[in-house]
Amino acid sequence: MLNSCVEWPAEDVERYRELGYWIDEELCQILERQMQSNPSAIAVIDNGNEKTYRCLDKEATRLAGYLAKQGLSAGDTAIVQLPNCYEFYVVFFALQKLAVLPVNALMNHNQLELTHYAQALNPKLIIADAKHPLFADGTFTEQLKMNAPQLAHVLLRGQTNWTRSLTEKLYASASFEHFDSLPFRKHQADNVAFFQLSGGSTGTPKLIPRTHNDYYYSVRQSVEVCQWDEQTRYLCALPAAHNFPLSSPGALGVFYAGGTVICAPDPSPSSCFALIQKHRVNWTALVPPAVTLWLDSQERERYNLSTLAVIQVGGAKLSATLAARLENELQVTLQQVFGMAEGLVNYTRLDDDQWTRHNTQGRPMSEADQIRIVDENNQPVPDGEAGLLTTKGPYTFRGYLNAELHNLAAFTAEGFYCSGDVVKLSPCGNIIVEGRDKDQINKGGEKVAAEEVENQLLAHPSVHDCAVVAMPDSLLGERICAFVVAREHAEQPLTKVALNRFIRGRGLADYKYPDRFEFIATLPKTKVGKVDKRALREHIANLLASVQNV
Ligand code: OOB
Repeated sequence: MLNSCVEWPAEDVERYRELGYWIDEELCQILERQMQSNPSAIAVIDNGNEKTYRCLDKEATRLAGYLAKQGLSAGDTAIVQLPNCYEFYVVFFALQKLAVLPVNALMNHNQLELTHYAQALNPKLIIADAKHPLFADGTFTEQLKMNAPQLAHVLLRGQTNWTRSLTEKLYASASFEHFDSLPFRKHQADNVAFFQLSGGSTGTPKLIPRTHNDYYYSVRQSVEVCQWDEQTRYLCALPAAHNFPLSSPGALGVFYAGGTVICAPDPSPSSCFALIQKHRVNWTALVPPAVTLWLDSQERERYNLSTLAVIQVGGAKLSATLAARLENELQVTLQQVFGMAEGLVNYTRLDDDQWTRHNTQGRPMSEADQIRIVDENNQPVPDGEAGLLTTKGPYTFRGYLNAELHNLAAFTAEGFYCSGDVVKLSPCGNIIVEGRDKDQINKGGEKVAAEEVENQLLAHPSVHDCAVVAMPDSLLGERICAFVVAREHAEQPLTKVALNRFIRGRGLADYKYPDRFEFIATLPKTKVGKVDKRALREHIANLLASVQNV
């Protein structure tokens, strides 16, 4: 498993250590620091319950002890699928203490995604939520064992009558007291700590190995840029597992700085406003559609949101208009965050001028980030012109897990990661995201690989061919449009209802379903015989515009 992760070249490793980017500490030391300095500060508030750093550390240790007793040890892997809650962080640190490597799936990931992670990792452990339909009984985990023969332990958060309850492991103090003092060994900090999920542009989602050294640096540097300290009260409203609310600076940044994470179930105004008022939240992170919902919400008047000092926005492009509205109407400072689970994170700085805050997506957080904006032949484009963003640095990964062929295309010969983003630099050197050159739809921050959806549609017996593209949407920025060519002499005529039902039955995450189907006779092709997706995008955009203009 670990052998198949691409390592950093030795000369880079040496330099990153020398320059203090890599400090050879593990992620669980983030928690240990606070245990030394301020253990009774509140680390997490979830559903009104305040949990101190001492409590978080104790319960993580206890769970790690329990798992060790079950036979889990360093280098084993796990799938974790939890909502935004205190237990997410307990599990995160428990696994870090044991050096068990999790992939943190999103709550809206379904059968196909989890099966794929099981195939990729052969995990020994699953920790999930009893409320998720896949875990209502043991059927799905039995199925998973076919892909993950090592899978032996399932822990569920919440009421469950078919398997062990995670909560029991955390709170049944009498029987687990003796684990509290279990000594955990130190592990190598240049080992993989966990796997991040790639937004993807291929048929199957790719896993991104993140090491202790690289991820810890990205957290520390993010905290530095954002100037967080123990006064930081951060509302975690985006999915906790996502790189943005986990490490940019996110919850790990809060723990590093000694502040407090307040868990929100989702970014809707009805979930967030009351929490902001009650817990005097001063920072949060949103995706652009949530900004629109916040600004247009009638509920704004009912709550005192005046403690909010900074709202970070990222995951998808924020329009300058929305940026200005956000600062004016909510009386906050906007920080744009342009990041990727693969590594590189760009921030506008808190003291940037207004134009920069509203019109750019920031600049790399580290002086060690290397950026090259190139054309399709990997040649630098002239200053100020748009090109493909490639990058390399102390916290940008060097290869997807088990994806040798794909990695050849995802990196330049010099080891720069090709992000697939089309960007240009502003005169003062900030990045402006202009578009994308990857086969992906960005649905308000949720990334969907076109090929993954196409593969599902092609499995339908009456589908001859298909192409999935982005179509414009006023709230989400983009939605998914599937162009479908029906098979001649198909037994039944293809309908949207039939395709929707079919794709639902396949176990793909809901947010990846096409929002619209267009039936056509043939797919347009480019000169070299590829499907002309640009033509399809233009076609659907024009169609939508003409309907709007009627
Ligand atoms: C974040 O990470 P991912 O891995 O879900 O998605 C990365 C991709 C980028 O390559 C870019 O295409 C897009 O999402 N993106 C943005 C953006 N932030 C991300 N496009 C335009 N403007 C932005 N501000 O989305 C992510 C990870 C860490 C921090 C923030 C976002």
